[in-house]
Amino acid sequence: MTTDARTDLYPTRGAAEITTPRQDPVIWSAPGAPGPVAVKDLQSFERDGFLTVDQLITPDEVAVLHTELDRLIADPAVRADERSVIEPKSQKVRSVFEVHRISEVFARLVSDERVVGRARQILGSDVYVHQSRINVKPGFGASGFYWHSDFETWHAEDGLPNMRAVSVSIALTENHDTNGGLMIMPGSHKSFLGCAGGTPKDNYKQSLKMQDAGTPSDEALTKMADRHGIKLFTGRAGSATWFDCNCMHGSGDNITPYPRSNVFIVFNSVENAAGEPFAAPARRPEFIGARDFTAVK
Ligand SMILES: O=C(O)CCC(=O)C(=O)O
Ligand SMILES: [Fe+2]
Repeated sequence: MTTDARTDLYPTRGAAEITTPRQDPVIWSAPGAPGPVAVKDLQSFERDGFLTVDQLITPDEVAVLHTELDRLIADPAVRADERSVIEPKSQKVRSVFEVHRISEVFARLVSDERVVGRARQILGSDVYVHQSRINVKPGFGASGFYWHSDFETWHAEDGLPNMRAVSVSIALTENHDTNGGLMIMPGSHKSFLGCAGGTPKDNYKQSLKMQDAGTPSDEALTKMADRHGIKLFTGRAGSATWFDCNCMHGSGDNITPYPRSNVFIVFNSVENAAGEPFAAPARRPEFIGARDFTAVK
């Protein structure tokens, strides 16, 4: 069977909200294919859309990454770069994008077998990095990330055709139940919520601070939360959460004194490379949506 790469399997940003059943597998590798993820964990990932690892990296490794994060956000050149997003109120650094390109230390993390090996196993192919970012979530006033499916944006604005991408969020500080940890609706990855409303030009400039286009309605979120529940992810520094690209997720503000700094790496299958956006006037910049599809070695 041949597939027209431009078939839009997941309509979004039209006149009305529309739900489409997932058209793609969640686990792309053949049953029994070797890899670091145990069979029972693959099964729960398939069912829930996420998978946690208590200690993906050691405390010593966390310390190195954390020092590198501090160096990056203290560097005026990094702060002034378009890759950095500043919290509108506190003026602290909110996110730094493309950390695997601006930092050797984070580049090594991406190609670490514990990290990329799991992505290859879930996606059943070689993978490249579609996006990397540190969400710093400093204490005293970091704002949250409103409910969204990453795939909704990557499909609409970056032209990813299929749900064949996976994210890992690695904690560089403890993720308490109070400092704005990640929340996911388990099982929500099995249906796609196409959002209502068009995509404004240069939408990313707004959406990195506060998402608007691609935002689900209160009614849809209520139905999904009633059906799936909401799971909050906590864990010490060095723990990790893997989650499917279509999970409904978000996080609250961090008003505690304790930063919640996590590095997010998005792996996409080399067989699912970004094309033209499905529902946006122009591609986003490459520091947000990569156009170099070179597989991670
Ligand atoms: O940092 C978080 O809590 C969520 C971030 C997120 O969903 C994203 O970066 O797409
Ligand atoms: Fe997200």
